[in-house]
Amino acid sequence: MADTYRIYGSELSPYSVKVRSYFRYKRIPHEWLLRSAATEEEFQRHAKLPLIPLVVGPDGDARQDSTPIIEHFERLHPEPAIQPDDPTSAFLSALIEEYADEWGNKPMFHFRWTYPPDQDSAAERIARSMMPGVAEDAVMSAIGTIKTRMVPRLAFVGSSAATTDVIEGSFHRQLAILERHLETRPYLFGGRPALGDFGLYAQLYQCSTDPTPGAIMRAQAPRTLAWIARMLEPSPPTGGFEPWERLQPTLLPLLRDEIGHVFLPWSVANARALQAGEKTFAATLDGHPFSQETQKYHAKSLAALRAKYQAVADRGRLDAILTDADCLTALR
Ligand SMILES: N[C@@H](CCC(=O)N[C@@H](CS)C(=O)NCC(=O)O)C(=O)O
Repeated sequence: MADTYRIYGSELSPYSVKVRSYFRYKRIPHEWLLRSAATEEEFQRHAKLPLIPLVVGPDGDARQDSTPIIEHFERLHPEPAIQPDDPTSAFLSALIEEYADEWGNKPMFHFRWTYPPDQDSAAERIARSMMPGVAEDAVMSAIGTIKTRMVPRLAFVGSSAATTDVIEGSFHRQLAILERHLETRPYLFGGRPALGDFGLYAQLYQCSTDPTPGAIMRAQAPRTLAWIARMLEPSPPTGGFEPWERLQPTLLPLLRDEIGHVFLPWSVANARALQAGEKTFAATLDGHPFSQETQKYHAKSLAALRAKYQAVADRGRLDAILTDADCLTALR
């Protein structure tokens, strides 16, 4: 169809399902294409980086990186808005999206590639989706190849025996906070999904499909699972965004205990190490030691977040909230 976009992705890629949910919510005509042998030629022709999602427009323009993709389409398709009109809430939603993309990916990647049942499950699903209809021995061999490629990547996200408690503690804390917050509302900011929902649901959806974190979620996080089900294909909005004052009692803990005490100290330490030319960095996150290889991309996205903070014209109320959440120093 003349106005149809093509999204190259995978059901096992959080950033791909994040963009797909956005297109579904906005009712933007699109085709969902698994990156596979059958689509590789077209993918290679359009992709600047070997990353999914890749969105190709009817006129052949190609976009990568989920946050700029969503920002671009938000300008073209402003309704229903995924950002509250109130600039303070809109920034907090962008902050949650950044946390989800950069830190929420750690529990997801850690559980998936650390524990053998999770490794087996994910590698098999990836192999079967990329190679539909091939002989069983070729699938088995691909499963081995995928595990050999993905497991060493745990080091890039900072997952190791020494950091397991911090990463898994963060996952449990997120779930406990979301269970309380989603008790009285369908989405993070009230009656309709915001940018923060798209980012955070996408990582936790992946966790829900993996054996180890999925079992934890089924035992402890029914409301989070129901929210994930809503976010997979969000319905047209029936309610509005809630004012911060109503969200604050149960959303401030996410901003403070996860973003202020864990994510931002980690992101600031990474950016400092990059600037100093250090290959690894160490930080104290919520009182626990954490170290990993320095990453360029995270520093770039912290700079983009700080620019969003600077772009809020009247920051009086926002600064008071960010102070309560122990986030302000990291954003200035
Ligand atoms: N910041 C990017 C991250 C995209 C990304 O990391 N994609 C992963 C899959 S979730 C990927 O394509 N990895 C390449 C590979 O596994 O070969 C975004 O938001 O789109």
